[in-house]
Amino acid sequence: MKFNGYEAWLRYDTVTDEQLAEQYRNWTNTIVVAGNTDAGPITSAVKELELALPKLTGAAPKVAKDAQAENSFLVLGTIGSSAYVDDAIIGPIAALSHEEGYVLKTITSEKQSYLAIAGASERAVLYGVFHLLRLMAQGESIEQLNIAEQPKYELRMINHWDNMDGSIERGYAGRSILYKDNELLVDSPRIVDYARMMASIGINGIAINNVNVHRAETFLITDKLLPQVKKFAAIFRSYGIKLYLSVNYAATIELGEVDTADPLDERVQAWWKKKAEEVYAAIPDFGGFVVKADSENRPGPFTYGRDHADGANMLATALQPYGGLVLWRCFVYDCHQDWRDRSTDRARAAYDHFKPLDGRFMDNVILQIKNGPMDFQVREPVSPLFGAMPNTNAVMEFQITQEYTGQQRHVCYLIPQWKEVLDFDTKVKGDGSTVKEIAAGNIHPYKYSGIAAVTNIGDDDNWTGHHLAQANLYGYGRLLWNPELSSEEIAAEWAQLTFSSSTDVQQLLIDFLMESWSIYEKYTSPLGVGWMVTPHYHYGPDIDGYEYSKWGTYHFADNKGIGVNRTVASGTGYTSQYEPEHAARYESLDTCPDELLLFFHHVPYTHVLHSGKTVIQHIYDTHFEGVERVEYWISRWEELKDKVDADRYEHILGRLQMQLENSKEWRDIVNTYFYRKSGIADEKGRRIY
Ligand code: GCV
Repeated sequence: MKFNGYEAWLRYDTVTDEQLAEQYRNWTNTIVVAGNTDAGPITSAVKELELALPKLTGAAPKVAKDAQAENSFLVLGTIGSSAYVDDAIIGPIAALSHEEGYVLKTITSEKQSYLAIAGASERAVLYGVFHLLRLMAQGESIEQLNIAEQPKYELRMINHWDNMDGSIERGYAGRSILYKDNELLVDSPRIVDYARMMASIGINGIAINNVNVHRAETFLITDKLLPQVKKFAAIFRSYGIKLYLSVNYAATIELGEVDTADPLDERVQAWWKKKAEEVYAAIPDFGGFVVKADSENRPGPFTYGRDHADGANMLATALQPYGGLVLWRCFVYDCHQDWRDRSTDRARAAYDHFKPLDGRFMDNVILQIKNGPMDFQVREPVSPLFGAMPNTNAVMEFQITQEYTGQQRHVCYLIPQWKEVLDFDTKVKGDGSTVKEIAAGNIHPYKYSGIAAVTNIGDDDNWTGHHLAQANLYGYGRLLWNPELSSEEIAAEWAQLTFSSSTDVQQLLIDFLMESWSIYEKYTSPLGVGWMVTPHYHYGPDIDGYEYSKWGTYHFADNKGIGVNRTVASGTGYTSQYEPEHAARYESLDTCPDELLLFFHHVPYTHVLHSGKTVIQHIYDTHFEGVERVEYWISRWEELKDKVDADRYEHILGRLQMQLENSKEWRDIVNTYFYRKSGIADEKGRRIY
């Protein structure tokens, strides 16, 4: 058997405990499907059971319309589809008031016993089936189930940065699974497997193309390509997923149909209305448009002296009759900055541009805000824009693809980072105004809310390049379903589903994943200052790579100190974008957290951190430690040689060795740079060049 990682967490290894296997067979030998389903998600749910159960239990299930002759069986259905289903939801009805809520319940009577998977919608039933299969793959008893679940977030979105030529912007796992040579790969069996994977973790929206929409992708909304897009939409629909497209703000011009993209020009408005009509004629449940405008040289309303509300509302007006959404990205900043100008601060840009527009956006516009004010660095404060616009729908944007966090060559489990963001209490409406609750629409009266993220998959056999990077994709979906799950619980689930053979292997993976973000942070850029990466590629170290550039990404290191002064007192004033309690905490050197010190302050190398170390000694220590920890985990992994299949063992070992080599580069270049700048020796006398 080949363990190439293709099946990811949907491997469904044989249950070796015969008693448990018998129990599973008992409840699942007959599947009763209540109501009509055609090609909807319940049909996919049945297929999933037919695929998984023989692997888990050795027995193929029988699918029936009725269960009169059976003693025990599994029933799937939506509310009202059968008495079995309705009886099962009598107690936990609350979960089913949510469109995606489901109940798993075993009902035992003298006459007949059954396990019901009851959902408020077909999609919910599919989620319930994946839940049941997860329990079985984890070896849990299903004898007395009484589970009611519903997702925390309404929009649980994946963004692809795939281009039609097959390349992927910031992709580290091969080429696109969606496109090749400017064609859509609609017949690729991989698309169905991808939809299965995404549905299994509760994803309900996928934007299939890069937010940088180039010429070829501009045609996705035209007759030329819509019939193909429609085929993708049909596959996704059968797994409960809506399809979204990124659009070129200046499509009118790019397609040569109107000579302007001015949002207030009636010809532009009419063009987009017609476009929306065509898109919805092809795909009636089309999700909407994702838009990157006036950002990194992409066109936008600024060209016409209009603002982002004008631009977004023009598109929203076109989509509104069909219930379509506009996900308008807030990653708007000056990417032609003069590095000599210390007063312009990229971190301020999103808030400065968007906050004054609160209340002007239509209610089918959702602002999509990156988790930090810069760009998915290993450490950033939470974006102050999130929650600052009570009258404008918002979703948080995370990055699963590891652009700045090791590019899937280094292990960096990002769930702890995202949890820190979600748990951040913005204070926008007093205590308890956490990002977690804002994104759930519980703090401001949002009509739409949720979370989006840039995916990390490609056409590598194992989808994510590094086997362990699958944990980020899996964890992203699980976290969006239930942000109360701990990072460790998510890692444990993933490890068990993906490496079911040995508990030693699972425990090591959990421990390693849990430490990996901190290890990566240790040997890369220190104390929240960010960047220091090779320009454009964003992989290995280049301390001054972005220092004299136009991108607004500086560390300002000289012979005395380092860091960006973002205080109100003497810097860019960025701290004032936070609620007073945070603004004060970040403003003062006494209270600014160590891990963000250089994000907010320029300090001498001899500045003493709360940890008791000087900044320079912290830099040296963490960089040595980071590499040592990689060495440690390699030696631990080597202990597992006989416990992991050879395919994955070797593959992971190879990546770890690459990580080690690269972490040494980081260590030596960073340490040497700061030793040469500061002239201060390492207290421990270690080798610095
Ligand atoms: C899709 C960063 C990345 C770009 C990306 C951009 C964005 O700048 O490096 O590749 O473009 O973010 O989020 O739009």
